[in-house]
Amino acid sequence: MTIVDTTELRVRFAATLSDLYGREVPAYQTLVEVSAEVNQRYLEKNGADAQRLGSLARVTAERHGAIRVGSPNELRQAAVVFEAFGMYPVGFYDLRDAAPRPIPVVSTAFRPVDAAELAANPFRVFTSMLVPEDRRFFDANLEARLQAFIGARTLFSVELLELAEIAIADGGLPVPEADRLLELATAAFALSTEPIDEAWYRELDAISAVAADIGGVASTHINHLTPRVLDIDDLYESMQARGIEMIDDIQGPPDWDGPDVLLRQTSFRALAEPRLFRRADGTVGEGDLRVRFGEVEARGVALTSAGRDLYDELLAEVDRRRTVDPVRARREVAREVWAERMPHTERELEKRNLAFFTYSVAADAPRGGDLPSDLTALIDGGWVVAEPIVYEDFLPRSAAGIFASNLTAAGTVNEESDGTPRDMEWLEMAIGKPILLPEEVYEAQRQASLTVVAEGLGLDGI
Ligand code: OOG
Ligand code: NI
Repeated sequence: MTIVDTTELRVRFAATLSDLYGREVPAYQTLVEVSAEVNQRYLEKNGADAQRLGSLARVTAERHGAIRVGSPNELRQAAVVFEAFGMYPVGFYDLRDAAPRPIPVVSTAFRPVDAAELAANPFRVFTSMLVPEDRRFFDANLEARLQAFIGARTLFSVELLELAEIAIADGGLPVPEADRLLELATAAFALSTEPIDEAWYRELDAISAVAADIGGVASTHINHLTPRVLDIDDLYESMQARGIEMIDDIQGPPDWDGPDVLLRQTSFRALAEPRLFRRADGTVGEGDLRVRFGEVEARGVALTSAGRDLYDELLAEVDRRRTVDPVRARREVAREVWAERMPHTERELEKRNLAFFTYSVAADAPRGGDLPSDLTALIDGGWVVAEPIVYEDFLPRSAAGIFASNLTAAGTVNEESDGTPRDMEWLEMAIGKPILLPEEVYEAQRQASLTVVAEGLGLDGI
């Protein structure tokens, strides 16, 4: 019996969702085409170095998606579906007090964790859960109606959840069941053609477009699918040249002379898509909604917590300089601040323990002589080489920016009320599984590589 294993299921899941999204949102196809051109161009320009942060095969197939659910129960079910594809919750993001605009959700990302699994296919899904209990957005009456609406719908069928459970237990599925799992899981994230209750949708939309997108319709959907590029500045210009209007900015680190760190993202605005509405008089008619958009990203090296602190300080410094001098473009100010304060080389990031690397014994390591046990000396002496660990996660501020740049209405927030406490422990209870911390995942990878190096060099430890 041929078994489709977890890795292969994920490879196919990323591909079937990409086909679905391409059919539903044609501009996404353009984005994928332009991304492939940009990556090819980058490779031609930069040769072997181009694939330092991931092979072209990995980067070309690489996507992240985003979905939004309405309750802990829905989140728990989503976790079962994703686990069937070898994707586990990593990281906690509270977007409710995010600048520039608060969003009534808390989020995590489902993704593979092992280096080999990431290399095979790093598909990840940013998953947000509505917090209807949060009084800054919803009063008690609306909370109750939201919970009733969400409680009455089914996002994931019993058949899908049962197949997913078997895939988890067995590490894969035989061919016919694997096909069925993929079909049902993909369909669960398609845009529904069910008529939307217009009055209900508009009532939620006035408070938060994201609340309407989650609690105003009877199903969830992939709301963007993001390819990865090796040069996001090239991509931005190429898309504009094709007549697709991009948002004003590239979120995250600036375009600068030093190493690529963390994550840079940009997007084109949500497009109007035809949807059916049930009007107050009971008739059904066509209208449109702008909720789904195209996003693209470039990934760099993961930062340690010290590196993240520095990154946050630089963000704050950029904000500060812009308050003093608001006419200057963010990009320009950011470039200036980074040039002053961010280490200009990967080597420097490594030495100062600001970024994560894996280590290996150099192929041309010198023989004989006394081996130092200090990592910096081992690298400087040519015994050990360091490779950057790619940042596989998200940035809360960019996420909030991505949400906000695609909302038209401002929404309403009652600042007088207190927010409902929701932290990572709470979300773990809701999901029923531990959430991994990104920094711990990277640190474990780093440590594992150091253990191998120490063994290879016959050292007691590094
Ligand atoms: C998720 C927005 C966050 C990202 O790339 O930061 C995100 C959403 O719009 O539901 O996908
Ligand atoms: Ni995204």
